[in-house]
Amino acid sequence: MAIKNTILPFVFLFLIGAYPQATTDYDLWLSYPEIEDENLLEHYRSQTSTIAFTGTSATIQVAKKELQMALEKMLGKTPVKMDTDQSNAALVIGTKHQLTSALQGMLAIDLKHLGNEGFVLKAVVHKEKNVLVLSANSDIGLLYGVFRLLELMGQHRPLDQITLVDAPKIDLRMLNHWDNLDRTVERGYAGFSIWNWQKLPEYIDPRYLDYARANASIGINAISLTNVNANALILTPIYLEKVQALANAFRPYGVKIFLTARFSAPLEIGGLGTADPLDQNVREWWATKASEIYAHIPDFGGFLVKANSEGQPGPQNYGRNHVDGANMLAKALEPHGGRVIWRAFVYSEHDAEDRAKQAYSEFVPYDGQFMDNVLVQTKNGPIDFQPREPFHPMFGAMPKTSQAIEFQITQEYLGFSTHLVFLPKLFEEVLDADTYSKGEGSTVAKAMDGSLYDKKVTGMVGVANVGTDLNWTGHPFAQANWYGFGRLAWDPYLDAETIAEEWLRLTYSNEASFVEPMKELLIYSREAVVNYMNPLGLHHIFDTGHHYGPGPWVSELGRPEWNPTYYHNADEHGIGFNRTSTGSNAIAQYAEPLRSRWNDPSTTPEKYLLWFHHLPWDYTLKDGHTLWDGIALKYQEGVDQVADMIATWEKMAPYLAKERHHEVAMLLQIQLKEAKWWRDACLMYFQTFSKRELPNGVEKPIHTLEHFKALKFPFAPGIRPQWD
Ligand code: GCW
Repeated sequence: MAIKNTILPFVFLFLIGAYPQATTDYDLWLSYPEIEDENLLEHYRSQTSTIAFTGTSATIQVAKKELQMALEKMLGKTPVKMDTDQSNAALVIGTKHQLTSALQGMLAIDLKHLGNEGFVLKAVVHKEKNVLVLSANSDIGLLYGVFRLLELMGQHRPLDQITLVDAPKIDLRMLNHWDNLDRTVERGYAGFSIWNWQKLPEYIDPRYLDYARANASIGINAISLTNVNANALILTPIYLEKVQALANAFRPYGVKIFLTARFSAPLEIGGLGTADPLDQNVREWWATKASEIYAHIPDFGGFLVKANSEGQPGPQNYGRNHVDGANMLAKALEPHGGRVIWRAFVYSEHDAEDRAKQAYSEFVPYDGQFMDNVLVQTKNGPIDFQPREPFHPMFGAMPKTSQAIEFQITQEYLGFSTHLVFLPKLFEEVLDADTYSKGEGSTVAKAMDGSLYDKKVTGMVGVANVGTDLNWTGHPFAQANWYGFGRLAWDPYLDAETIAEEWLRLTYSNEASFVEPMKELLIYSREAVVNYMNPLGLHHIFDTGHHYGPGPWVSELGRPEWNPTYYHNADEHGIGFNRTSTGSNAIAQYAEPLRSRWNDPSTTPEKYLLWFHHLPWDYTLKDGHTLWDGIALKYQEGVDQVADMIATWEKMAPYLAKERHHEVAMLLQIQLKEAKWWRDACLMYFQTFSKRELPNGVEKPIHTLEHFKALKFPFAPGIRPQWD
């Protein structure tokens, strides 16, 4: 008996208490674990001992519910009560006009600069008492403020001295879903589409609300529901009533809905004989369609369009141009306040021009011709979401056009959802890049947020990485990319380290011995993937179609620019794409001094070397290595970095529930295997041209090149399983 009594609690502790409390990956960064530090607990309890929260709108109800739930979980308080009596409250929450005149006075200057979506969170002394005030000019500003307050608490930050005045720097902070109506997701690696069209409109999956909460918590205020490779059916009444139900569900969270508009919809669902944007019937059809949509969804965001790109129909099918197409739709939406987001991801098999140049060549001459409610959406780099690209030359080059920058959060070219890659590091690199379009300091971030040129509307877009997987994003760490995208869309000047720390603290643990090494890991994880996939400016050497793994040898595809050989140009003389003045002259699309700098390999940053230059195998790199040795050593470095990630992760076991730790450990092993695959396959293939030995320090491959070439992937996401 005595023995039992001593062992049982121990066993119980071991089972329940030995690991941190159970939060699940589904909770994202919003799990609000209980705070154990007594001092902090005391501080937060007194700061929230009495809460005055004014307002009754749907948005305010959502904010109240979140605050209540989070405080109960973090502070162990039940129930959290709120009223509207500001005279005696420790925490006062209300929009400007709901504050007492004394508090209003104290916050007046801050409130002036907040716009419609910003908030101020300030510790003040009122009637000799410390009061924490959260205010905004609108209910949505308050919701954002509540989330930020909870995030600060979740990161164990003190509140007693706080003055946080924050407003988004970008108007449209948007996710693009590439979800098909059959619920498959183009380039989706996290299961199927979360939109259950069959059960809508009656059934509102609770997941929709959690999705909207997550977006609101990081300031995302718009989503397009469907793939840019569009299906016109989404614009028919049977789908519109479903879209309306989603819009209603998302409205309290400040998330607006956009739809992808298939340019040929008038033919496919409208019974017209043409989709020519200058045809009167076509124009009327779209105007009527817009009115119909707005009757369902009064705050509908507008249309997102991929036209005359990769087989999608567009105005060029009728001898018209992008301006004709975009403005025709913009005209239809204008009376309702809607917008057209027109993608600039265009390249043509009929154009022998370097693919990296085509979008700029086609769009820049149209600067100033698009209507005010059109945004031109341009991918971060001139090719296609590669692990690393120089910034797209269209940024800073269209001063009279509203532009949105498009990042890919889903990891099409970054190891799908099996590789741990922290993308805010990539996003930051692009946003910080200097375009020099208005002299030094003309960063992409400034070109995007309207501070460089006055823009009617600004936008930052991420291709979503969420799906039906229990953890939303396939890889638990891919949640950090969703989180980080939202944070950067709100403030493109945030740095990746800050974002990494926030996310780690909110998602896993506040322990410094967890946060510090893991922050370092997140930051170098991006360089690791560049190293083991596409070092020194190599790009687009992925295997055909599915882009799973390396395929530098692929050369037989119909369109030249679909073949990796087009991009690396390896031959016995060397490797790389000559985009200088002696080659495709793509560098001419960049402003000086970049143009001259990148025209010369010795002044080109080595991370872009083979993007801009075709160089001999014995070209000498800055560290003295030959190009061949340098490439090989970079591939090896990438593999070593993944091994380091595994070693770090092993040490993190005490901070996480066992299953959560194990899940990532398994994925890291796949990442290591695939990093080696990349290294060996690419090096053996390039070796057939370089005819050189691998340098010391690079592991010898254990398979032959033929082995790698013969691999088949019927299971690769996004393709129909078949053997050939
Ligand atoms: O990266 C490519 C993808 C396509 C995608 C296209 C685009 C939606 O391979 O799957 O199609 O870009 O951005 O339009």
